[in-house]
Amino acid sequence: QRGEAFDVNCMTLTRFIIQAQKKHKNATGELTQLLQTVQTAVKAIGSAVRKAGIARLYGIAGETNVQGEVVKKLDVLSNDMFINMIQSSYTTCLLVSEENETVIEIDHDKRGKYIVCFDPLDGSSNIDCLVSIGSIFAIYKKVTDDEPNVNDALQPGRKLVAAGYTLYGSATMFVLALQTGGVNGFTYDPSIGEFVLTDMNMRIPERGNIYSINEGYFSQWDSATQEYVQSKKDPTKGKPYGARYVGSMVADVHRTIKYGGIFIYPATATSKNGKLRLLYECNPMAFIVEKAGGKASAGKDLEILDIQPTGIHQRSPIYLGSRLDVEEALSYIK
Ligand code: P6P
Repeated sequence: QRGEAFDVNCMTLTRFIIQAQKKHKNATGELTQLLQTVQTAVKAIGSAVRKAGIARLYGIAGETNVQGEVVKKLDVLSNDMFINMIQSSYTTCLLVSEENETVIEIDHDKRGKYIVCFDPLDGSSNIDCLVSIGSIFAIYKKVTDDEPNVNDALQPGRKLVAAGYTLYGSATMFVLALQTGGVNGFTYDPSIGEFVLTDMNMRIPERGNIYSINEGYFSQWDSATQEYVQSKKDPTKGKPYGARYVGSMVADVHRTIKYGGIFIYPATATSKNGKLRLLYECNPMAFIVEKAGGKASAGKDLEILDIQPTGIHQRSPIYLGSRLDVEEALSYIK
């Protein structure tokens, strides 16, 4: 019969998370509670991002507006949202934020078993020109019974329980990967205030025809990366690839999952380990892309998820995307 004008049975992110919990008989519901509060944080951030321009009309971010209210910079606002929502979920014991130099210890009376590493607003330098930005998060379980400390956050990406990102693009999309499941995309429907399942079981194409890297640093790359990128533009080596680089990791990675291809942020002469952070950019994105059937390497034969972190803000080079494209790029790195 004809589709209904209003879906009275839509699969919301909330329903999906509860359904996933019910598959594990001994689940306590703590992860559900945590993901719910992350959802609330990103809904609020999405709302703030989309009216940032208007807010700025009445006061430059960081100053007061005509009502005398302080207009917070979006990345500060986003960080406060994440911290306040997550710590009041009673499900975490330690947080790592891109915005905070040191770990955030949760008060004793609010503690749970999870650790969350997050970049509350990645790419915020792009907001003033309205380029898409995003939030990224990675969830670990505490595996020791000592006082929560920085070592609880220094777990390899293989140990992730869940990871996800929210892309504030032409639509707002929440992509979630669970250790015990695949990758699913939920589009925000403002008319009901919920994320609705629109991209079920996302799979990255085996190979794409897009490469994504900041060519401005060409002179600073190692010769292998230079050779690989040149080969993607050389008609004698096959049909040249298209070039796409947003400069916002969430946007570049989401496109790479949807269309295939490769995203690279390599080591450069000035940044020996590249620019992107392992705990809250490379690991969550590598976890998601591998769950979608792709590959994520730090170069040579070191996979991102196998890196044993030593510092909460450490960086890593990253070659991420379609399996065959990443393998081809790595074949240039002797
Ligand atoms: P570059 C944004 O500032 C960011 O952290 C990532 O979102 C993005 O992939 C990268 O940096 C862009 O860096 O050096 O190309 O401007």
